[in-house]
Amino acid sequence: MSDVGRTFEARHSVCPYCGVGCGIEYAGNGRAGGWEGPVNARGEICPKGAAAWEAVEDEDRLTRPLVRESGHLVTASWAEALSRVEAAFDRIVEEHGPDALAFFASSNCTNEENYLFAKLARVLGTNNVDNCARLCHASTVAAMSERLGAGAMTNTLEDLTEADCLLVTGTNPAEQHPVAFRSYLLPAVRDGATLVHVDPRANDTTDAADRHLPVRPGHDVPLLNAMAKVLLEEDLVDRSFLAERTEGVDRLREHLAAVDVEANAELAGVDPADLRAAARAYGAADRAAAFTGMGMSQHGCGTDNVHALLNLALLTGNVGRPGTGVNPLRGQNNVQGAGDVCALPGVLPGYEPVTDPAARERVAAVWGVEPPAEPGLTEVELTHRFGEEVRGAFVFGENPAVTEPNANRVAEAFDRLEFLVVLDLFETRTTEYADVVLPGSAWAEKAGTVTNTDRRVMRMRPNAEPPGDARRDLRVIQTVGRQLVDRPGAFELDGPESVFEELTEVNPLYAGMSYDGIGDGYQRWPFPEGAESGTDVLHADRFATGERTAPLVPVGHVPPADDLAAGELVLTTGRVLQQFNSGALTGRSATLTGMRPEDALQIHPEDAAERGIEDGDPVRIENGRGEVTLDAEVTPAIRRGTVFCTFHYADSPANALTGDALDPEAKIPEYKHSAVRVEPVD
Ligand SMILES: Nc1nc2c(c(=O)[nH]1)N[C@H]1C(S)=C(S)[C@@H](COP(=O)(O)OP(=O)(O)OC[C@H]3O[C@@H](n4cnc5c(=O)[nH]c(N)nc54)[C@H](O)[C@@H]3O)O[C@H]1N2
Ligand SMILES: Nc1nc2c(c(=O)[nH]1)N[C@H]1C(S)=C(S)[C@@H](COP(=O)(O)OP(=O)(O)OC[C@H]3O[C@@H](n4cnc5c(=O)[nH]c(N)nc54)[C@H](O)[C@@H]3O)O[C@H]1N2
Ligand code: SF4
Ligand SMILES: [Mo]
Repeated sequence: MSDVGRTFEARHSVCPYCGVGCGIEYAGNGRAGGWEGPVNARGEICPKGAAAWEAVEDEDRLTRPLVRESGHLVTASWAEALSRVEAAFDRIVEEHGPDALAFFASSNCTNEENYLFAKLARVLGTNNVDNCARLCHASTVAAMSERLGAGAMTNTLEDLTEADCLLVTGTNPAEQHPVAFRSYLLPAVRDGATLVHVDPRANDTTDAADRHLPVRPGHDVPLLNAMAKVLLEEDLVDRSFLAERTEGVDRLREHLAAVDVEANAELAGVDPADLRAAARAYGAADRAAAFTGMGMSQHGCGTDNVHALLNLALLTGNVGRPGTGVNPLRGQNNVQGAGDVCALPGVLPGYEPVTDPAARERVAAVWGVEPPAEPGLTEVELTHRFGEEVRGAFVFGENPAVTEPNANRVAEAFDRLEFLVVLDLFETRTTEYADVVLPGSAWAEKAGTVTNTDRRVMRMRPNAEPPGDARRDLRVIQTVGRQLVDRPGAFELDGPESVFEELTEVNPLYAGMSYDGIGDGYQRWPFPEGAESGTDVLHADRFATGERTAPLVPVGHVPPADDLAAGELVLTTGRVLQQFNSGALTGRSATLTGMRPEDALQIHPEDAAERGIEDGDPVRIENGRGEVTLDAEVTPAIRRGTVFCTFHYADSPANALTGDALDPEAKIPEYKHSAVRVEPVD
C-alpha cells in the first residue's frame, strides 16, 4: 500500500473494536494509544485498541475500486465502478421493485454513515436494511424493549462499580470488553462484590469469579428458572418492588411451582448446590447487576433466555438503581448506534416502528419521502433469499460470507445473487462474490459519532487521509445516494456534522444533542431537554415503556434445534482476546501481543481420550453442513460433551458447521449449539 504523502496526526477518536468505546488516537511510530476519554478516564486501552493502527497502514488495504471483468476483479476508476452500481441497482429496481435490493449496514461504522445508508434504502423504497446487531444482541434487544421499553444497558459502567453481586452470564468481558472489565467490574469485585460466571467454558472472566456455573450450552432457561425458584422459596424477593413496579408475579409463581430446582440444575448440567448458592448471592445482595452476552443471545431461544434473566432482576428489585440492572455489553464500537439510527428492517430512527403511520410521517417531513410501511427482511433471511426475491445487495463494512451461519449455504446464496457491491477496507471472503468493490476508510480516517455500550454518543476525528484512491465511507454513500435518488437535497449534506444535525431532527433519542455539546466528552441517550450529559440509570421511576410497572413472564425451556446423536458433541463458538470477528482487521499482522496464529478446538480430556485424541493433534469436526480441521487443545476448562472454537478464521470457518435455525422473534441464529462429530485426522 502506498503511504506516500500520507500524514498522520494525533486527534481524539474512538476505538474501532468493541462497544466499550475507549478514546484512542495515533500515538506515533505506527501505533495507536489511549487518550483520557470519557470511558477510559486514565487513557487505558486493551491489546485490541493498542493494535488498532495495524489496519490503517496494513499493506493489504484496498486503495482503488475493483470491478469484475471475465470473472476477475480488476482495478477501475471511481466513475466506472459507481456507474456499474447505478446501472445494476436501477435495472433491478425497474425489473423487480425495490424489495429486490438488500442493504447490509455496518456496526463498525459511524452513526452518520449508517443513518445515510439506511436512509438510502428507505428512500429507494425498501426496508431491507439490517446490520450484524441481528447476529449479536437482536434477541436481547427484543426481550428488553418488550419488557422495559429500551433495548440497551439499563445502567452505566460507572454506577456498576457500586454493585454487590455481578451475575455474568454468556459473556466473557475479561477478553471481549477488557477495559469495561478491568476498570469497572473488577473494582466492584475488589470492593467485595461476588462474581458469578455462567459459561460452559472457564476463561479469563472465570479467573475472577467466586462461583462458576458451567452451563450446558442452550440450557440457560432451566438454570435461570431454577434460580428464580430459589429466590421465591427462600424469600429473597423484593416485595415492595414486586407490588409497586411489576405485574404478573402470581402467574410466574404458578409457572415456577412446577420447577424442581435439582432436576433443572441437572438438565442445565450444573451442581444444584452451586446454583442455589449463586441464587442466594444474587438475591441477598443489596445491589445485584446482571451482564449478558452472546452465550445467552445466540440461540433459537435467545429472546427467552433474556426474558428469564429479566425475571430475576424484577423479582429482586434490581432495576432502576445504581449498581443493578440487566446489562448487555454491546459488540462493535457502534452496534448500539447502528440500531439507534435505523439500520434495522422494522424501525425508523429512535426505534419507532415502520408500521406506525405517525412515525413515517415525521420522518417524511425531513426526508421528503415516506418510508415503506412493511418491515423488511433480516440479515439471514435476506441471504436465504438471494437469487430469488433478492437480486442485488450492498454490503457495507461486514463480512457475511464468514460470519453468517451455515457458510456453505451462504456461499451458494452469494453465487445466485445478480449483483453485489461491497464497501470495505480489504478484500475478504465476501468480496470474492462482488461485482464491484469500493475502497473505504478506516476508523482513523473518518469523522463522525459512535454510540457505545452505555448509550454514550462520542466523536471520532480523523488522524489520517484514506490511502491511495480510497475514500471516506460517508462520501461514498452520499455519492451513491445522489446517483440513485433523483431528489435534490436528499444526499447533499455537507459532511458528518450536518448529517448528525439531520439525525437529531428525526431521532427522538438524539434530539437536542450536538457536535459542540459532545466535544471531547459525550452525550447519553435518552437526552432530556436541557440535560448536560443525558440519563444515566434507566427505568428509575418509570420504565421506558412509559409504564410504572413491567411484566413478569413465565418462560419455558425450548430445546436447541440440533438433536445430538450417539457419540456427537455440542460445538459452541465464540471469541478470544487476540482476534476480532472475521479477522479482517487484526488477522493480517501478527504483532498483537500473544496473538494465536490460528484457531484450536477446545475439548475435554475425557472426550479426547474416548476418541484417541491428544493435545495438539489435528482433528476433523463435521456434521451434515460442513467440515473443519483444527488442532485439538485438550483442556478441562471446557465442560464434558462440549467443544469450542472461534469463528475468527476464514481458513477454518466455524460457520461451515453452525446451523441457520433462527429465534422466531429476533431472527438471531443458533451460533452457540451445533451437533458435531469429532475424530482424529489419520
Ligand atoms: N477480543 C475480542 N473482543 C470482542 C470481539 C472479538 O471478536 N474479539 N467481538 C465483539 C463483538 S461483535 C461482540 S458481540 C462481543 C461478544 O462478547 P461475548 O458475549 O463475551 O462473546 P462470545 O465469546 O461469543 O460468547 C461469550 C461466552 O458465551 C459462552 N457460551 C457459549 N454457549 C453458551 C450458553 O449456551 N450459555 C451461556 N451462558 N454461555 C455460553 C462462551 O463460552 C463464551 O465464553 O465481543 C466484542 N469484543
Ligand atoms: N460462529 C459464530 N459466528 C458469529 C458469531 C459467533 O459468536 N459465532 N458472532 C456474530 C456476531 S456477534 C457478529 S457482530 C458478527 C460480525 O459479523 P461481521 O460484521 O460480518 O464481521 P466483521 O469481521 O466485524 O466484519 C467487518 C468488516 O467490515 C470491514 N470494516 C471495518 N471497519 C470498516 C470501516 O470503517 N469502513 C468500511 N468500509 N469497512 C470496515 C472489515 O474489514 C470487515 O471486512 O459475526 C457473527 N458471527
Ligand atoms: S476495551 Fe474495547 S474499546 Fe477499549 S481499547 Fe479494548 S477493544 Fe477498544
Ligand atoms: Mo457482535
